[in-house]
Amino acid sequence: MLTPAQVQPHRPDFEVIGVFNAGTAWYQGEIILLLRVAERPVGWEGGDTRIPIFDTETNKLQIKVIDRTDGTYEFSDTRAIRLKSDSPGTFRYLTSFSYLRIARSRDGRHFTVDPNPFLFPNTPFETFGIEDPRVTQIGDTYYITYSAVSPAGVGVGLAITKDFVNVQRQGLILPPENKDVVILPEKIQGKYYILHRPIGKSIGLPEVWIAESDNLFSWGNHRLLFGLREGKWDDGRIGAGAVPIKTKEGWLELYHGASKRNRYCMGAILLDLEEPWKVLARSEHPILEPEAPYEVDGFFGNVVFSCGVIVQDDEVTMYYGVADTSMACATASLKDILSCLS
Ligand code: MAN
Repeated sequence: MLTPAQVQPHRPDFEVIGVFNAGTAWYQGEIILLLRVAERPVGWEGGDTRIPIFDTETNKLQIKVIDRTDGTYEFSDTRAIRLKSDSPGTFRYLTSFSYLRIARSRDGRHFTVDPNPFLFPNTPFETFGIEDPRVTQIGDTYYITYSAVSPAGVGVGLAITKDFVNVQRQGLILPPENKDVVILPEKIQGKYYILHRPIGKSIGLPEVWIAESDNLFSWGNHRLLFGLREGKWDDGRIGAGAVPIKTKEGWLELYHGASKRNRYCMGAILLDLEEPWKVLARSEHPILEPEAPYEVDGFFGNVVFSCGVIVQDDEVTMYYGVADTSMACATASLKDILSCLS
């Protein structure tokens, strides 16, 4: 649906290398995609790796240059750079810089991308970028959760908008490392709920938790909600995807699951309507997996990753990032998704 070639960089000496993992919303008869746009400085193809980092002192992007023949660094993951002396799985820098940009559509298929960024990194917790937004509408307010990335780790930022023009940051609602946060769209027995995904560094796995709040800003009563399934497609890492969909049977959550070999699929899980910390059913197999060439090959291949859906009657339109490169969409009947859960 949207590829990097269709999006202008935010400044002429940069190039767009990814437009993916968009959050979704309905606003005044239009479908909004809140895109994650990833850019890097042009000239990256030479011998140097040029890393954009937001500098909060000058309020400008600074470019850090790393010589790719410098033996102290490792470049095997296209997404991030690590120091060889660091412990496995930890990174020092990202290879691109992400921010949020809006695309608008009347038919849900043809999108016009706004010329300017909507939410651009500018706090100490966002110096490496802003990623993977999810949008929850409550009344006339849209709550946007996103990954805020900096040398301090990946935390969860919250921003609010009423018109998709003006946006106000509300600070970090969860500290590093945490990501994949979705806010349920209504209070349940007087409380707001989020699904979130902390990562334990000494003990613990990347699994999905639920927490509650009176005010959307302070979250407590954290509980482990659902975990990895050894030997299955979601045995590596899992995280909430779209904002949960309210159905008669329960809250339907479309989540991503990656295998230990980093193949990202989408699955579904059903939570109790009144007690959302209770899992009622889960898809045995993925509801979407990377198969099409644009899902298999790209900046980081074998990835389908959804941060938002649009539901009209029984039809779910899932918008999703492919291979950390472009945006695609797929439709399914709500009934069919619910019927494959057990
Ligand atoms: C990360 C996510 C996404 C990304 C996938 C695949 O865990 O946060 O940003 O799409 O990995 O690279």
